[in-house]
Amino acid sequence: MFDKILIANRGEIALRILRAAKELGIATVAVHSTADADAMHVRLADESVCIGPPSARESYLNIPSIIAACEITGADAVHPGYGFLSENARFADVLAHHNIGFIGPKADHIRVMGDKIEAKRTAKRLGIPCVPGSEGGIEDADEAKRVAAEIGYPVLVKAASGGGGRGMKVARTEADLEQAIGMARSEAKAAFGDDAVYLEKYLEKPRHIEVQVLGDGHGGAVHLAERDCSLQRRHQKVWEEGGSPALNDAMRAEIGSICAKAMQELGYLGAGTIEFLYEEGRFYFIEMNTRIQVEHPVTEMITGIDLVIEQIRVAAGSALSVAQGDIRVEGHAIECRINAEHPATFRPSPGLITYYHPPGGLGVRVDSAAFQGYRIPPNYDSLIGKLIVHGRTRNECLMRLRRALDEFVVDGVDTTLPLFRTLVRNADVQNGLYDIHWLEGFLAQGGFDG
Ligand code: MV4
Repeated sequence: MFDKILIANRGEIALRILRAAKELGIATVAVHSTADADAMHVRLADESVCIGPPSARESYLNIPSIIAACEITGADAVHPGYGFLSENARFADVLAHHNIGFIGPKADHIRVMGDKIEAKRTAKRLGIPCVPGSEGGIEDADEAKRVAAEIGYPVLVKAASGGGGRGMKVARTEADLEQAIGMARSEAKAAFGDDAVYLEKYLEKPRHIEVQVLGDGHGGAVHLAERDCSLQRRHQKVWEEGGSPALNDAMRAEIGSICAKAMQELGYLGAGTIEFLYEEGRFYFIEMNTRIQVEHPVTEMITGIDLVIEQIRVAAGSALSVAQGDIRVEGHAIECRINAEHPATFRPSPGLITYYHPPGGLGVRVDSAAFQGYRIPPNYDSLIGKLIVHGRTRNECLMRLRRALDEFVVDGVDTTLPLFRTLVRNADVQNGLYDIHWLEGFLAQGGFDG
């Protein structure tokens, strides 16, 4: 097992990783930018190292500074959290070169899943159901027209390096296709420096359902059911829950076992998420994330398994502490992302938290690095914390969530709490009747006015 872990992240996920390390009796090193000198993750770690100025590029993304912090403190492994360097294959390679453990997947698997064309090719080979589309990338408009004629319109042009919805264009007829390809290519070139694109059948009203997996790197792998992340705005998830209101136990077991088998064959190491679009009873692979995700507590609450502890165990070469037969879904969990943003305009609202009172009680969990007197810096994402609520049934979970949201006080900055108080009382949300476009439609119709 590792003796000392360096946490190459900040905010609530840095605390989450600290807690796992402490439970395992592993010493911790925090790194921080000058903007985060007073942050909670710095206070709670055994040691801390300042790695640069506020800009993430010069601090949390600064590989030489992070390697230096490992050498200075004698850390023997790095946990990257989510975002920042978590899906940077070169970072994993550099750590290996310095004989420092990376608490994450094998570099080659990060690389494959970072290229959406390669990821889809791999998924297909492993027996994961995919969206009908081009075999690999498309070279020119003629090839695209042939593929589109085969799968039928509407089609979606996607960037191989895509992320956050960038480099994605719908073509509803053949007349739209050439322009859609041109726009997707130039957007992708500008954003990622790579203009490779591929083609898929466009699914009009899917849900976004993702399967959590864990692998030991030697062909042992399990799935931990799914999360439904359909409630999102501009590719930012807002509300995540598990299990999906759209699935029953048999469907869950079927897609889960397809994913676990695929990860066994791949020899996947660590935590991962296989993302699907789900429409009319069918799953379609879109991407795989090779990191711990923001919404991982949903899975922890319904399975009782500590995903970060499992990540650390397998990265150190230990076995997973659970077999598939030990994993059962108990009850239901919902996570709300509490952001320092205006609840109607979503404009970021950094600044001083003048009063902070998180909710408590049975089935209520708050993952946050905020406290009264904390000043949220303007340099990073606006996540203040996550409220995760568990209940024996979805209904019990909703009752508890309503109560916990009413108890939660954050003063001094705008937050998304008022939006959640509206959503938890909405009939469509209560009935689980939503797709990936529902929230944007609700907001456009003035469903929430702040
Ligand atoms: C799609 C799709 C419809 N059909 N693919 C958006 C970002 C990228 N991760 C995949 N995305 C989508 N791919 C096909 N073939 C619709 C989306 C999509 C979406 C997916 C998940 C969550 C939110 C979304 C919002 C808009 C579009």
